[in-house]
Amino acid sequence: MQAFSRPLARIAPRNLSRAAALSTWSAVPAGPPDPILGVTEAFKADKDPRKINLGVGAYRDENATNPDKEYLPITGLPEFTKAAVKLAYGEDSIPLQHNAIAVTQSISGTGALRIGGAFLARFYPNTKTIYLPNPSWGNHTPIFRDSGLEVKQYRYYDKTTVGLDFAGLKEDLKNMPEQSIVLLHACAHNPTGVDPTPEQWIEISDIIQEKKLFPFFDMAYQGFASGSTTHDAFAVRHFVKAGHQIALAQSFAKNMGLYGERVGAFSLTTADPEEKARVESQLKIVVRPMYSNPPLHGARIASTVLGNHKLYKEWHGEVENMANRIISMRHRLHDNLVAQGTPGEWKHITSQIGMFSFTGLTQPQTKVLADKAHIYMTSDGRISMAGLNSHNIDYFSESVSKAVKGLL
Ligand code: PLA
Repeated sequence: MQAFSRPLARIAPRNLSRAAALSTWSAVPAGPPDPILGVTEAFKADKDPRKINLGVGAYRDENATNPDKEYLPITGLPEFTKAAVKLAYGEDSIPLQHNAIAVTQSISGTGALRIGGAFLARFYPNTKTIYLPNPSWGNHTPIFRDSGLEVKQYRYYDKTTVGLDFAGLKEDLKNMPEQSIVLLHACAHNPTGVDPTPEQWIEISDIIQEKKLFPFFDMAYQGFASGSTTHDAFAVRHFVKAGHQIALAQSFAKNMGLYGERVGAFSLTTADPEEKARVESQLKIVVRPMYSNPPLHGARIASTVLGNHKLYKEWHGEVENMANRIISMRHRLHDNLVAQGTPGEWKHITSQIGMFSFTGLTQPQTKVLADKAHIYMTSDGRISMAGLNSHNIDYFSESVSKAVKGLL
């Protein structure tokens, strides 16, 4: 880590401009400021005490109230986006230290993916094909298709081992046309709960580099896989260290329990602050006609927690507790299924990580569980482990065992 904490001044300007020439985003033009919200930006930047903002239509009485509920900037609450980027990339990340990460707040993880898809469809200078792991979160395909990208798949999950099809994954990466976009689940892969090991991530990073593919990380569960936000950011941080330019979608739904507040961020690493400014100007032009500017309340909560040492520690402890509770439910479920003599191999319940378990239950079994036992899960056999607790785990295990034995 130490090696990457070099201050900006020590990086030779020559290297920065070389990076800019090689950058994926070197041809993105600076966009004009928004005719209305751009006025607020100019107002905020003005330091004169006599300043008055008559640009945006926001009612004010004789005395300004604080904190207000006025519109956020198009790219969101700056304290929040700063904290979000730090959480994902790590404090000592080179592009972060160089002020070279373009970022916008988003409508949670989904919105981040959608902004990313739209930005890539407009500005990615190469083939507009994005490869998703098979399987992936069900909403990935429509998000990217509706963004204007072509969606294809790469091998990921091996049914026979109930694990990662690493050989298939590598072969598919090697066979992709150069410069294709690859979607990677940063941690706690949904729906399988199967992640590459750190060593496998390093290999994946090498192949992606060789093939000049563009990695787009979806990090919807930072902290949920291992209980450590640092550990779960391994892949993202390794790729950045290895010199990749990346796109990143972050969600604070799960790790902060802010589901309905819709708190997220989309970021891109760029070559330097000048390129970052150009890219951000274009992110604004993507966002403004979609939803104008993001919701305020959840971002305020997240930035308060992330920006305060005591609250941060307390929150991180809670993330750890959530991850550990899920892990303990995995053990209880596994032990119950085995104790009840349930046919089949159930080790994957404990080896998978994150929010979900891909149980291996068949579609008819999931149907009979809903119809006869009132137990609901997606038809691919995915269960949210977090929905299990000490009150319902025994009923659930018995019902699954009966369903597998054909006794329900
Ligand atoms: N990316 C992945 C991999 C996800 O699993 C989810 C949510 C998101 C992004 C988006 O979450 P957000 O917009 O709420 O931040 N997946 C959930 C919920 C938890 C859903 O489908 O919307 C799921 O049950 O799969």
